[in-house]
Amino acid sequence: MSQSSGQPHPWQLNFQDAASPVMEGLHDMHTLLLYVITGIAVAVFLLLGYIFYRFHHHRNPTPMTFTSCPTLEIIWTIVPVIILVVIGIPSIRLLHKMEAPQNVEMTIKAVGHQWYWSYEYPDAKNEGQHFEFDSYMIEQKDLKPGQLRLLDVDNPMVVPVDTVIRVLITAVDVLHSFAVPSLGIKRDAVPGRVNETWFSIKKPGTYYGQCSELCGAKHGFMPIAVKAVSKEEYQEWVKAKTTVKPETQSGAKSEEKSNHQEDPKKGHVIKRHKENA
Ligand SMILES: [Cu+2]
Repeated sequence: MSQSSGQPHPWQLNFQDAASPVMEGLHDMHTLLLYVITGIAVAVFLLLGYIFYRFHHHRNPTPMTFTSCPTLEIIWTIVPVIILVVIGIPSIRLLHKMEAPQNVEMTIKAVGHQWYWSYEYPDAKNEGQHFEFDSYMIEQKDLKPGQLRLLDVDNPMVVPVDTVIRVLITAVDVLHSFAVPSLGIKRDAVPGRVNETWFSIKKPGTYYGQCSELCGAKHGFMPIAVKAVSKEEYQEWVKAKTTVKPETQSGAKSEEKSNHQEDPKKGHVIKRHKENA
């Protein structure tokens, strides 16, 4: 596909391009199943056609009267079992891959709210600081050229490429669902409970998703944008995020923290007020 991969396209057929190992696995699973069901459908139609022809009352005026055929019964039991095993083994392997991330390198917490997401970075490693921010959809009237209606947000979840990222998912009010099709992710965000998933992105870019559990009036207006950047850019971004909180300033780093570029906390408060007004 010519356009960028992490978003839906007009007249799109099939899935969005896979951007994570899990989604690659899902594509393979889908392809395998497509071969299997096509094979079954073709076999059944051929068999039906043969039966219609061969046992038409002109060609077969006296029907056979037997009521059982052990050989045939064994075949029609064994063949489906083989098909189920062929489907089941890769399916369970994929499920395991989805549930059990290997070598997690960092963790991000995604929290669903009515009606926006907030992201917490509990282990911004080199700064040793925790930070969080809200992520709101950009209203249609505020869209800049190139931004996607109902998908782009003010503060995307920024992640480094080639990194195994665990996402902890929860909600503060009602059920939401954290879903990003190109990453093969869909996990319910349940108040009082933490769900887990993971992804790792090879290609820098923005990967879009939407809340996928009906959560109230603005359910359709709390998209998810995951922006994958190079590891260096990610470190820069973390630095910018973590150098703005005055209460976390320590003596050793105060000189680099004195240049406050922006105050995410402030934006946070204003946003919340706007939301409540
Ligand atoms: Cu929601």
